[in-house]
Amino acid sequence: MPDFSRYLIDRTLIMLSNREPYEHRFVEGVAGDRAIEVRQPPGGVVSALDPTMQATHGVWVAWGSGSADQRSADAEGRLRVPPQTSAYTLRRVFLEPADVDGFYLGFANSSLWPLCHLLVQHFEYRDEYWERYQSVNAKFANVVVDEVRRAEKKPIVWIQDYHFGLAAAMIRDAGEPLFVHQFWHIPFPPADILRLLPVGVDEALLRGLLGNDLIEFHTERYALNFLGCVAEFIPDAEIDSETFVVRYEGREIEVGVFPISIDVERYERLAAAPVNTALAERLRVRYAKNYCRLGVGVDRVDYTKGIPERLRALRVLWEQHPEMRERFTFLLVATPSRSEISAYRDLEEEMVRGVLEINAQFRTRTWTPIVLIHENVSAELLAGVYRAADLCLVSSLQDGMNLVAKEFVACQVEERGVLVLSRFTGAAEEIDGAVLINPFNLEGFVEGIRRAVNMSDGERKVRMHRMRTQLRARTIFDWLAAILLRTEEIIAERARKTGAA
Ligand code: ADQ
Repeated sequence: MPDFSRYLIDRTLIMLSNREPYEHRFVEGVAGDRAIEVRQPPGGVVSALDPTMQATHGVWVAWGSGSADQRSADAEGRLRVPPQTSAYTLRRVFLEPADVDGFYLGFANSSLWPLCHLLVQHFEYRDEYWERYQSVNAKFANVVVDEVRRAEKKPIVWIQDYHFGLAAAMIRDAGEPLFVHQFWHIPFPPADILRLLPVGVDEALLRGLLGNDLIEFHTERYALNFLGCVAEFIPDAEIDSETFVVRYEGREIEVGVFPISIDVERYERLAAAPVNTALAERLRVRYAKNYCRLGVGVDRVDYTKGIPERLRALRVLWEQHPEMRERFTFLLVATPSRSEISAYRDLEEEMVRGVLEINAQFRTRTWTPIVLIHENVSAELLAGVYRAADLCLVSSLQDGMNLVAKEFVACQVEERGVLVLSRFTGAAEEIDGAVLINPFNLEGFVEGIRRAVNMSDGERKVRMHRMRTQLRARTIFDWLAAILLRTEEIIAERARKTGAA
C-alpha cells in the first residue's frame, strides 16, 4: 500500500458516506447478558478508505446504523476509531425509521438506484421519498459543516455515492472555504432516463452535484451521461466537452474518470494461503472431478446483477447441450440484500425457485447442476471459491464497475479460470481478456458459457495472465492516489490562478 500520509499534509479530510467504517452491535453474551461487539462492515471501499483515514487523521461522517452505535459514541455521535489505535474520528448521524424508509429504502434505493441502472420497470417515486432525501441530505450536510468548522487544517470534503446527491451544494451554501468532491459508484443515466423523475427533481439533483469541485465516475460513458444531463437540464451551465469542465455559478467543476479496483495483493494472499489451497482442492474434488468444470457466481441478490438471466442461460445450456450435463457444475454464492424492498424479496424467491427447478430437471445420481450457498461469506472463504473455479459468470444488466470480476482475477493464482463478463459492467470497459456476453441475448450468453467451459488450457492461461498483469497495475490504492493527486492539482491550479489575478 502506498504511503498516503504524503497526501493531504496541510488538509483535514472529511469523508461522508452512508455506510460507516465501524459498527457497534449488541450481542447476546454467554451468560445471556448483552455485550457490545464492534465490526467493520464487509466491502472493498470501506476497507480501502479506512487506512487512508488512519494515515491522514481525518473525520468520517456516516449513518450510525448499528444497534449499539449510540451507546458507543458521545452525545454528538463522535468516537475515535479504529478501536485499537484511535487514529481518526467517526461522527455518526442517527436516523429515524421514517428517514430510513424515505431516504435510504425510498429515494436512494427505489428511485435513484433503478434509474441509474436503466431498469425503469423497478423505478418507484413518491413525494415522501424525495422530501426525506432532501431533509436527510441536509442533516448530513449540517454535520459535515460542523466538522468543517472544527477542522484544524484546511478541509477537503469527500462524499461517497448516490445517497448524497444534494449534500455538496448544501455544504457549499454554508459559505466556508473548502474543496468538495464526490465519487459516484454506480452508473449515471442518460438524460432520457433521468427525466423520469418529476420535473424539478432531476434538475435539483444535478444542481446538488454541481456543488462539488470535482465529480468522479468509473467510466467515460457515465461522465458523458452526466454532462449530457447537465446540458439538457441546467441551461445556466456551460460545458467544455474537451476538458470535461462545467462552468456554473462562477465556478469550475471538473468531471473525472477514475475506475475503482480492489486490494489485489490482499486477495492474492488470501487465495494463496494454505487454508485456501486446501479449500480449493476440496471444492474441486467435490464438484470438478472427472473432467467436470466448476463455474462460480458471487452476488449481492440485486436485480441489477442479472441472476434470473444467468439461471435461464444455464438451463438452456443443459437443455440444448446434454453433453454439458455432468461436465459443468455451477456454485452460486448469493447474499440477501435490501430485503425490506419487495422487488428484492421477489428476486430472492425467484432465484431459489429457479435453482430448485433446474436441479430437479437435470440432477443425476452423482451430480447436482447448481449448488446454492445462500449467505454472506467471508472474504477469506470467497478467495478459496474464486481460486477453485474454472470460470466465473458475471451477468449484470448494468453495473458501475463490478468488483467480483476483479476479485476473481486476483484470486486465480493458477491462472486457469475464464471470466465471462457482461458488457454492461464498468469492468468490461477496462479488462482485456474476458469472454464478453450480453445477458439480454440468451443464445449469445449460452454460447459464451460453452466457450468458457471448452476453452483450451493454453488460451485460458494467456487470457488470465493478461488480466492479472493489468489488474496488478491498477489496484484500489492507485485509484485512491489518482483521486487525491487530482484534487491537489486542482487546488494548486486554482491557487495559481487567483494568485495571478
Ligand atoms: P455493489 O453493487 O455492491 O457496489 P460489486 O462491485 O459487485 O457491487 O461488489 C460487491 C461486493 O460484495 C464484492 O466485494 C463481493 O465480494 C461482495 N459479495 C457479493 N456477494 C457476496 C457474498 N455472497 N458473500 C460475501 N461477499 C459478497 C457498488 C456498485 C458497483 C461498484 C462498487 C464499487 O454497484 O458497480 O463496483 O459499488 O464502486
